[in-house]
Amino acid sequence: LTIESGLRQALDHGAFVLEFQPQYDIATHRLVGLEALIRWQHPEWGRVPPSRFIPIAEDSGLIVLIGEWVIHEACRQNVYRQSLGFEKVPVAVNIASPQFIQRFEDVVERVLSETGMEPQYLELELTEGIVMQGESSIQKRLHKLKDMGVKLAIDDFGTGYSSLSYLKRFPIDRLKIDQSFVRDIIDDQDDLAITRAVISLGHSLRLLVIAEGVETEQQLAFLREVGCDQAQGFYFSPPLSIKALGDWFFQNS
Ligand code: G
Ligand code: G
Ligand code: MN
Ligand code: NA
Repeated sequence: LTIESGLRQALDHGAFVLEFQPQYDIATHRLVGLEALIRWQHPEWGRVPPSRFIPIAEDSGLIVLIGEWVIHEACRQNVYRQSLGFEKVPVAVNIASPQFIQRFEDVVERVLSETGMEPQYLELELTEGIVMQGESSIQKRLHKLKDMGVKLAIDDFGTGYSSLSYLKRFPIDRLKIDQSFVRDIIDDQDDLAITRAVISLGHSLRLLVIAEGVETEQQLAFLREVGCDQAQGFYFSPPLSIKALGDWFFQNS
């Protein structure tokens, strides 16, 4: 209950901020995207990690308002970056299952028009939990989002339900290989096998595949060897504040 009321106050008082983690093309080393990650700075508790408050936001329904703030802020910051002349890349936003309510498409449409963001620069990271529920209506709604021009990704791919048939019917652009498979890719034959299989499956379905949680040069070399398209992780950069992100690009270009 305390975290829940804290979340309400945080929404009212602007206590949330976003950080952005860069994503790279493995072959060309070009920036291909940014993942927006929410941060909460509480006046007394300090920094509260999303793993602590997102589940509570989901249970209380506050995730709908918080999620709306996240999409709006991510679009606003991306438009701002583009206006400063930084390369135009999509910003990816995490969408929790309870946030994917009936009027979600309207929220996305409204935010795009309010921020002036071109739809192809917004990507929605869906969980396998979202795509597995209520098959046909979800299919219709994902196609509606796709028709609006936004990109769709499956986050933490391989950790959720195992039916893969949705990949055929849903207009997905990108699979994100969960970091639990990437972590031991060097030593664990099973993790390497799963990673190879996801890449092969993704490519057969003409999807891009990105590996999450890449921390070392060696992991990156393995991923390059097995044909993974893109990577994200501490090896390249941790999630950065919008200011640090600007400084970082200034120093590395
Ligand atoms: O950035 P960090 O590793 O602390 O994030 C922890 C978890 O919180 C991740 O699973 C991430 O997907 C989730 N998370 C971060 N930001 C958001 C957000 O804006 N919305 C939702 N639904 N989840 C988020
Ligand atoms: O579930 P999701 O993929 O949205 O979560 C992303 C989370 O992973 C964020 O909390 C982010 O801080 C974290 N993260 C990003 N890069 C790395 C990494 O290289 N290693 C680890 N352990 N975590 C990472
Ligand atoms: Mn994510
Ligand atoms: Na993930």
